Amino acid sequence: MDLILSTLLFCLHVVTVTCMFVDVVVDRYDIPRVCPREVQTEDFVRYHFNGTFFADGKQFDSSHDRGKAFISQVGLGRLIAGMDRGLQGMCVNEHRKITIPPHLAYGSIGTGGVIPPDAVLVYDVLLLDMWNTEDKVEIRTLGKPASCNRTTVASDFVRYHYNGTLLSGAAFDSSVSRNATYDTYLGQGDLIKGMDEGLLGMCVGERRVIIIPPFLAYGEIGHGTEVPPQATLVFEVLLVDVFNPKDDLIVEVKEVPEGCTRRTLKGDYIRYHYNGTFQDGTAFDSSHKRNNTYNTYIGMGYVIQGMDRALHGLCMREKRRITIPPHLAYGEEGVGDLIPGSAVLVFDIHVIDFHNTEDLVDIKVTHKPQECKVTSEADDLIQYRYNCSLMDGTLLYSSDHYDSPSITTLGADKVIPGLEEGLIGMCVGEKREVVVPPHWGHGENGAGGVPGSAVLFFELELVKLQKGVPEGFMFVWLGDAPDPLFPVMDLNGDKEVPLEEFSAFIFLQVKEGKGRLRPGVEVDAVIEEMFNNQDRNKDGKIVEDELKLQVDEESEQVRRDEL
Ligand SMILES: [Ca+2]
Ligand SMILES: [Ca+2]
Repeated sequence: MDLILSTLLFCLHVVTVTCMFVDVVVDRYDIPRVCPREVQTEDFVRYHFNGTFFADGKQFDSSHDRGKAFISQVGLGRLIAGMDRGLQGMCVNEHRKITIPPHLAYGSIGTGGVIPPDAVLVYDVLLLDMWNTEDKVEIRTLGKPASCNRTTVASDFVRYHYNGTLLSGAAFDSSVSRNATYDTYLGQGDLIKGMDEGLLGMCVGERRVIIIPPFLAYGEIGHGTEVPPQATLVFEVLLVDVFNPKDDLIVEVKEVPEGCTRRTLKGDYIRYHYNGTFQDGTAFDSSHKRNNTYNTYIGMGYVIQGMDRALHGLCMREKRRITIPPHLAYGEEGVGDLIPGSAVLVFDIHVIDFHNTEDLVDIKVTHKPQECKVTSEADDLIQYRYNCSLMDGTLLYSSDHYDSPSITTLGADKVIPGLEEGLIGMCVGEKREVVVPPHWGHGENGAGGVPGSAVLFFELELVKLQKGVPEGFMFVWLGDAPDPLFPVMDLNGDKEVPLEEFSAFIFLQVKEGKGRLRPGVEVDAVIEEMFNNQDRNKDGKIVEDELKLQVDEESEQVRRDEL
């Protein structure tokens, strides 16, 4: 080129205006660093130019002045021969100076009074766009998520972000700057053809550059003030969301605990944790963050339709991923700033527990001693070991946290009814696992560390069992009481029974298995109180008449109402 240029200058120096040049002279004085494509014959081009005469530098034409880039096709004689040649190999955004001798321009005749005969023309050209009728939509994938369950197909509804630029890099539109995705159906002609095509086969989270030739974009008309006629469009696209109106729920079971015997049914009350995200992974809500389970009835329309269905057939502690299309979630409206319209929601749920108000206490015997004749019942004083957990395994309480196992009297309303139920009918050494629904436990409000409506899981072991006496009694006969009682009680037959004799009598009954004292109490004090009760006149001894009075009043059992 340098050689040609010096030839030209030399020639000019010698002959000035009428010198005949051999060829077009091209000065590529500004070439962009990246040039993916160069102009070839048959390419269409859109460019700006200033045309000046070489001789005096005067301007004869300018696309800038017209306010409109020039559009033509290269190499087919639609341009003056010098331009057909001079534009070859040009890059978009390149500036060139193309100097054209008259025999490759308007020759010795010139044109229309604008170009005089034998004029050497200088075109300063900035190439804005190029395309070819053979061009197709070009897709360059910039990034793809590792996992991709589905890719877009025609009739899908997609939500995506885009930055739209012309081939020159000039931005014409951006969803990002509007801070709202572009939402549309694919393959229904709602989009320009090239976009309808370029968005196919895409994963959520995938980023693409889609380059669309003008005839698959806005063509000869252009679009608004931003997209000129015959503009190639470059979209950088990020797919945010996709679903199809025909989509149903997708339920993926991630984890099912072993030994799941009961699964959720309509009408159950369920407590679960969830993380809610959009398909691109953006979180929108989480029960974990609130540190509270989400609680609801199943199948009663209290939650979005998709979730209501997805909550059926779950086990406690099960983990599922549930993907809900918008028509089964918040629809085209969305929810305020939280959920955009037409959003697909992905919930990772972890079931903590569920119950039905008809549920009973579920008792599973995990160990039964071979010798098991005596079992626990109401009024018995028992010692037991326990662990109390939530159904997800969170340990709430344990007797191991204390020095000795727990002690309670069954039937005395000392523990929650479900635990009471679980402790009945056990023999010493027996172990059980007991599931207690909330209406047998701490109810809707919970208590202490127990959340409201929580199902509780107990591991129980009966350590010690002392048969009891009914509520309100300190001593009971195990068979028929002696009748008459007084002669039997008066061990030495002197017609009166002092405390020592009374005490000896009671102990004798217990020893011989004829009677039972209330377990877990201070025996001597109890006997003394029993004695005082019988000793009506408080003279330190019971006589036959005093006892008769008592027997008439209270049947054969010795009653201690105040205890
Ligand atoms: Ca006596
Ligand atoms: Ca007396």
